[in-house]
Amino acid sequence: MGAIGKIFLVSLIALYLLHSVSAATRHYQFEIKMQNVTRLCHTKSMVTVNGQFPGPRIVAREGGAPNVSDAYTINGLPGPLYNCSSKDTFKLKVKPGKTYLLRLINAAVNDELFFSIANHTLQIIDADGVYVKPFETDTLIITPGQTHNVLLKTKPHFPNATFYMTGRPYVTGLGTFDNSTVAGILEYETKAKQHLKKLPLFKQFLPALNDTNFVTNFTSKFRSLATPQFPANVPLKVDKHLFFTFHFFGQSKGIYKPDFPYSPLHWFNFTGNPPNNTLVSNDTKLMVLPINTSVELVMQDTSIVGVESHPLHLHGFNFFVVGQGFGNFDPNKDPSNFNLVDPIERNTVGVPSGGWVAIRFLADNPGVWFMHCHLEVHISWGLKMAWLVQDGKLPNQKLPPPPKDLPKC
Ligand SMILES: [Cu+2]
Repeated sequence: MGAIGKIFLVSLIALYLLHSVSAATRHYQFEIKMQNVTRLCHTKSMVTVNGQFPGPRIVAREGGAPNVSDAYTINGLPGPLYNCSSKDTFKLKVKPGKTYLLRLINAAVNDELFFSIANHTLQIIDADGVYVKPFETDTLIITPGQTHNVLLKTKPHFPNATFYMTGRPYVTGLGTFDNSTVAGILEYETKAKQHLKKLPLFKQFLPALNDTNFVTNFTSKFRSLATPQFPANVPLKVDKHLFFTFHFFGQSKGIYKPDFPYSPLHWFNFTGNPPNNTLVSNDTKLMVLPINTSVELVMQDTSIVGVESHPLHLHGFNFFVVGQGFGNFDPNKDPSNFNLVDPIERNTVGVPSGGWVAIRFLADNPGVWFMHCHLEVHISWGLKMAWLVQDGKLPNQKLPPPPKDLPKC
C-alpha cells in the first residue's frame, strides 16, 4: 500500500432551500427581499427570507411530514446534476499512484445515502471511528450520523478521464423524499495542460433507491479487527436481555419513571399486518442500569405505519452488532447465529426495514444517555428513549456533580 497522499473530509448533506409545511396552523414573520445569491443557480438577485438563502428552517413536530430537501451536497456543493450548479461542484484533485484517505460523514439528517466513485474501488477501513477488517466495495451506504473512513487508491497513470463521485438516498419509508443525485468530480492532476473539461466523464450507476438487498449485503461485510492490539471486547455474558420494538408514538412530558419496559407490553406479529389497536402509550420512562451491566438489546422494526429502515444511534457507548435478520426476531433460534467473535463495533446501526438487529454493550459509562433514530424526523415522531447508567463505587465510575449555577427546573 502506498503512502497516504492526503486526507479529505467528505460530508454529505441535504440542502433545504425553502420549506413548506402542512398540518397545524403556525404563524411566522418573514421578511422577503431581493438579494444576490450564488447557489444551485449562478449568482443572481433572488428572493431571500429574513436575509437568508436557504431561508429559515421550519421544523414540523408531532407527526408532521418531513421536509423534502432540494438538493444533496458534498462539502456544501450540490454539483452538476442540479440546475445551474456546475459551478458549485466539489472537486477531489488527486495524483496517480497514490492512496488517499477519505473521511466520510453523512450529515443529511433525514436520508440514508449510497455513495460511489466511478471506475474506482473504495476500501473500507473504519466505521464510526473503530477499525474494521478492510474490505473493498464499489458503492457504500452511509446512514445519518455514521462515519466511514475509506482508502481510495488512484490509477497508476493519468487516466485521461474524470470521474463522478455520486450520492443518492436509500429509502424504505412511505412518505415523499428527495430522489435527486449529488455529484462531485474526481480529477487527476497532470503536468500536460489538458483541458479537463474535454476529457470523458465516467458515471457510476448507484443501487436502486429501495435496494435493501444491497444494504443487507454491504452491512454484513463489517467485522471488527478482533486482534490482540484491537480486540473486540463483546460481552459474552449478558446481565439484561432487552427487546424494543420500533414504531411511532407521541411525545410526553413530565418527570421520568425508572421503569422503561424490558420488552413490549403488548405482543403482536410485528412485521405482519398490524392490529387495529397496538395499545401504544406515552410516558417518560428511563431504562435504569447498575454500572457495568452487560446488555443485549434486540431492536425490532414493526409494520405500524409501514416497515422502514431506522439508523439507530446510542450516545455514551459503542456497541457490538451481534446479529440481524428480517421478519420477527426468534429468541429460540436467532441467538445461536450471533457473531460473538468479531462483530462490528460502532455507535449507529441500521435497524433493517421489516427486520431486527441485536446489539451488545457494557454499560460502563455513568450518566443519562439518549438513544434515538438518526432520521431527524423520526425523533419527533417518538423514536427515542434514554438510559440511566448509575454511578459505581470507584472514583472513575461517578459523574461529577452539576455546576453550582445549573438552572433548576
Ligand atoms: Cu427512524
